[in-house]
Amino acid sequence: MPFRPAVSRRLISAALLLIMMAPPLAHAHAILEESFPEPGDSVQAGLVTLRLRFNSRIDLARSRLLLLAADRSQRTLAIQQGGPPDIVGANVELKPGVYTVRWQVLAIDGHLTRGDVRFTVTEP
Ligand SMILES: [Cu+2]
Repeated sequence: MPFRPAVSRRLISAALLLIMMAPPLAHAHAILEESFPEPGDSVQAGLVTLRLRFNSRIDLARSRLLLLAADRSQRTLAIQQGGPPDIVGANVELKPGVYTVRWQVLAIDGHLTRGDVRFTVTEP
C-alpha cells in the first residue's frame, strides 16, 4: 500500500525536525577555572606545585602537562595522582625564568581541551 511509506516518511521528517530544533547536547568539556600560578604570576624559584582546577572531572591518564621554558626546551610533567578529580597538578623544580604550562586534558564528556598558562619564576 502506498499509504504506509508516506506515513513513515512524514514521521521521519517530523523526527528530523525535532532533532534539529532540540537544544545542543549539554557539554562538560573541561574549562580551566583556577590555576597556580595564575597567568602572569611570579613565583619563587625552587619546588613549585603547579595546580590547575577545571569545571569538570578529568581523566588524568589521558591528560598531559607540558612545561615550556624560554629557551624553547620542553618537558612532560608527571601528573599527580590521587587528588581531587577536577585538579591536574605536578611538582616541578624551577629555576628563574619565564615558563608556559601547556595543558591538554580529557573531560568526562570525551572532549579534549587545551590551553597555556604563562608565568615567571624569580630568584628566591
Ligand atoms: Cu564537550
